[in-house]
Amino acid sequence: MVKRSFFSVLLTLFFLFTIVSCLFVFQAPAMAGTIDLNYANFPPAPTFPCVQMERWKVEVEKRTNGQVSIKTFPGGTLLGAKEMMDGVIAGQADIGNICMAYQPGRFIVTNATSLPLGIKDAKTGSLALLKLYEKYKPEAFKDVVVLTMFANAPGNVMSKYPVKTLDDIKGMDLRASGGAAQILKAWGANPVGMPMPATVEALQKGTVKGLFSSLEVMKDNNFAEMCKYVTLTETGIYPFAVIMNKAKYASLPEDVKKVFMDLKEEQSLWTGTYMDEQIQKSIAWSKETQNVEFISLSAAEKAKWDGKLSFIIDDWIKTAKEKGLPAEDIVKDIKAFIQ
Ligand code: 3IO
Repeated sequence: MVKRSFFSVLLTLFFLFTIVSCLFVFQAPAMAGTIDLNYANFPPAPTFPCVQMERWKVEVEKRTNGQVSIKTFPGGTLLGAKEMMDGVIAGQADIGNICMAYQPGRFIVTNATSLPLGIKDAKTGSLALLKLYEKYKPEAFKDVVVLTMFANAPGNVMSKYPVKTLDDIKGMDLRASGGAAQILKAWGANPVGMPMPATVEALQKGTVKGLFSSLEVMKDNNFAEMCKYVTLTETGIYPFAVIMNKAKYASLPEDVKKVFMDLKEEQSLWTGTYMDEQIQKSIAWSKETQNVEFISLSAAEKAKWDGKLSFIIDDWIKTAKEKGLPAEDIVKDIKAFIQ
């Protein structure tokens, strides 16, 4: 009797030891390696920059087996559109999404993609932008690590009043930033610069009569409620970058860095493809449920509109050259990348 209970105690201890060891073995990697990262974004959650952010978060958490955990902050809750770049450099957020058009003078090389060069969709624009960045590694990004880049689809005029001719657009207050604003100005409109999130209120108050951007915002931002007319111009993209604090990136284990870098081009392609699909859905929804009129310019009118834009590229080359940049090569490369 005494002997038997001695053995059962030993056996119990042995089992307990085994179970506890197992717990440690299985938990140790996760416990030792949990890396928490904050990711700031400026527009509201349903918009494409935030949808791509959530996709990236899911992929990173999956591919690092939960070693990395990403906390996302849409809607400017951590950093707003214009404080994003410096906020990430300063470490207020580990990761952030910037729209380069909001600081045109700061991102000269990558903003060349917003010139009217004939980019046909977001997928083409996104990959060309990333290739351009990889080739030139512009100074503007020396204090951050680029995790991906992407672009929206070519711009169209969304307005409260129909725009069918250059006379119609003359002097019209339309919201646009960076390269897109240059295009609007060349057509004779009055571009009003502001980040996308401010546009909702500007349209409601009537400060602007419309905007110039990609058409997914008709649905995602519900602009179709206020802008009942779309003029199909199909030119000018807005380039975006997802950037990470340099010191924070350097502190990551090599296998995590590899996951991030392996995702760079894939994420660009994913986002461009997603955007192009959203555009089609938004157009159908605007026509079918919102009674939006889509205006195509006649061939003769289109030639007039295009003719107004030719000087923009020459002007950009001249200015960029003065800043010591290989401007002609940059334009030539973009044209090659979008073929
Ligand atoms: C954009 C920015 C934030 C949310 C949705 C968006 N769709 C297109 C853009 C491009 C842009 O930044 C702009 O200002 O038109």
